[in-house]
Amino acid sequence: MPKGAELLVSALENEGVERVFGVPGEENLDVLEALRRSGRVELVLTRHEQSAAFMAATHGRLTGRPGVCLSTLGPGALNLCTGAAFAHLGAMPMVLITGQKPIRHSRQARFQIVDVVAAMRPLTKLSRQVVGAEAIPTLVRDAFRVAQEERPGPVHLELPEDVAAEEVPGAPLVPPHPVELPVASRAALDRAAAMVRAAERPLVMLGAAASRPRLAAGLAGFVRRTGIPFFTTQMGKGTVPGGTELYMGTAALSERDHVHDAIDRADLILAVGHDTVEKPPFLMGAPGGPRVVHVGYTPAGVEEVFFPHAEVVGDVGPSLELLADRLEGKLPNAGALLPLREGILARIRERAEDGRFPPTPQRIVHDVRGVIPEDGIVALDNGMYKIWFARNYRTRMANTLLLDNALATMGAGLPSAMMAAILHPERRVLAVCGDGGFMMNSQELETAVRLRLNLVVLVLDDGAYGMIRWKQAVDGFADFGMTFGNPDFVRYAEAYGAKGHRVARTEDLAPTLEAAFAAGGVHLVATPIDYSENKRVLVDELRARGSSAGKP
Ligand SMILES: Cc1ncc(C[n+]2csc(CCOP(=O)(O)OP(=O)(O)O)c2C)c(N)n1
Ligand SMILES: [Mg+2]
Repeated sequence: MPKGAELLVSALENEGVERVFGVPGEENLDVLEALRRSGRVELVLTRHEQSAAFMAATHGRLTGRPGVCLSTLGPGALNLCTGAAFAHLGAMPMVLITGQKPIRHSRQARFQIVDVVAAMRPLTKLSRQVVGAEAIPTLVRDAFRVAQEERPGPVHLELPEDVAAEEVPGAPLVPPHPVELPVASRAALDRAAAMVRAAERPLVMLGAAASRPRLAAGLAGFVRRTGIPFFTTQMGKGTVPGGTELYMGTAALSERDHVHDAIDRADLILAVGHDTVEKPPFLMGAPGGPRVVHVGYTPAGVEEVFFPHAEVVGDVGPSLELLADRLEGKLPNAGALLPLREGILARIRERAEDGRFPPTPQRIVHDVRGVIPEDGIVALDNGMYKIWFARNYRTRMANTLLLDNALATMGAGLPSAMMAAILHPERRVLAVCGDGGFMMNSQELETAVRLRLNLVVLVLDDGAYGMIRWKQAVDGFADFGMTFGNPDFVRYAEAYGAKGHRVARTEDLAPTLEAAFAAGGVHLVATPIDYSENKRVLVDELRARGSSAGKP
C-alpha cells in the first residue's frame, strides 16, 4: 500500500512538477524516499530555505505554474516565510510543503514545534495541515488551483511525519484541466472605450500583472492596434515586445521624474494590470488629475493614491482585444503625448557613457544592456541600483528584467537568477546585487556551481547599505550606521568553485561581463560604483524641476 509521502509525490507528478527546492529535515524523510523512487521529480538542495522559496516563486513568476519548495518543521519552515511573503506580494504561484512532528502521538514533547500553519496564514493565500493520507491527492490539486488562479500566490501544506508514513489503500489523483477566465462584460468595455475615445491626451500604463506569462501577445496587440503611448511600472517593464516606439519610460519614482512630464499631462490613463503592492507609479488625487481606467484580472483596490474611475475586469488579454475592437481607428488623439517621448528618453540616457571611475549607475546599466541580448534575463536584488535599472534599462521582451517592487526584499536576486538559468539554459542570465543583498544569500553560489549553471553575478561594491544611506542623507540625517567591510569577492567566488573578477577600470566592465558569459559557468564580477549620482540626479535635478514639473 502506498504511503502518504508517495501519494504526495504522485500528486506533484500529476501537476507536471519537475523540481522541488529545499532543505529536508527528519520529518521529510518519507517524502525524500518517495522523491528518490519517483525519479521524475528532481530534488534541488539549497543552502538556505529562503533561497529555495525565492527559486520556487520565480519558477511561478516565469512559467505561470507553481514552483514547489520543501522544508522541515519549525526552523526550516520559518526560513521559508520571507519567500512566502515575496510570492504573496509579488503574485507568484508557489506551493510550500513543510514537515511536522507526528500529530497523533509524539515522543518528542514540544521539541521544535511552532504553529507553522498559523505563521504562514498571513503570508499565503491558503495554509493548511494534511491530517490524513487519503486526502493528499485532493489537497494537492486544490493547492495548485488556488496558487495558480488570479491573483496568483503561495499556498502552504503542512505534512506531519505520521501522515507522510501512513499506508493507505490509495486514493485517485485529480487530473488538472485548463480553465478559461471570464472576459470583461460588454457594459464595462463600452464604458471604458467611450472614456478613452473622449480623451485628448491618453496614456497606457502597464503594471505588475501585465507581466503574467499568458498575457504577452494580447498586450502587444492592444498597444499596436490603438497606438496609444505607454509607460510602465517597475514590475510592468518589458511587457510589450515590439511596440517600443510607443514606450515613454518607467515610473520608478512616484513623482517628479522625467516620465511624469507625460503622466502629469495625461487626461486619461488606462492602467493595465496595476497592482497596488507596487510603490505608486504616480499619485492620484491632485486636482485636475487624469481619469483612470483599471484593466485587471481582479477589481482595483481603493487606496489613498489609487482609486480608478472605471474598471474592465476579466481575462486581460482577450478583454484588451475586445477593447481594441472598439478603439482601433477611432482615436485621433492617440499620439497626443508622443512628442514628449524623445525629450524624456534623452534625459534618461544622460551620462550613460560617462567614463569616470568608479562607474556611475547609468554607465553600469548601459554596459549591462550592451552584453545582454534581447532575450537575456537580468534579475535584481534590492538596493539603490534598482531605481537606476528601472528607469534606464530598456526591455524588449516580457520578464527579462526581474525585479521585486512588492516585498522589495534583499537576498532574492541570486536565487531568482538561478531559477531563470535553470529554466532557460540557452539564454544569458545576470544577477545584479548590492554588496549588502548579495551577502544575504551568497552561500547559494555553491548551489549554482553544483548545478553547473551558466550565470554571472554582478556585485556592486559600495561597502554600504547604499539605498538607506542615500535616504538618510536626503532626509537630512547624519551619515551613521550604514557601512561595513566586504570579503575579497574574487577569492570568495573562488572558494565556492566559481570564477571571480574585479573591475579596476570603467572600460573593463563590459569586456569582463562579456568574457564571463562567453566562458560559461558561474562568475562573480565585482565593481565599485559611484553613488554620488543618486543625490545629483534623483534629488537635486528632479527637485529643481519642482513638484509641478510637466504640468500643462
Ligand atoms: C531583507 C531586507 N532587509 C532590509 C531591507 C531594507 N533595505 C532596502 S535597500 C537596503 C540596502 C541595500 O544595500 P545593498 O544591497 O548593498 O545595495 P546598495 O543600495 O548599497 O546598492 C536595505 C538595508 C530590505 N529591503 N530587505
Ligand atoms: Mg551596497
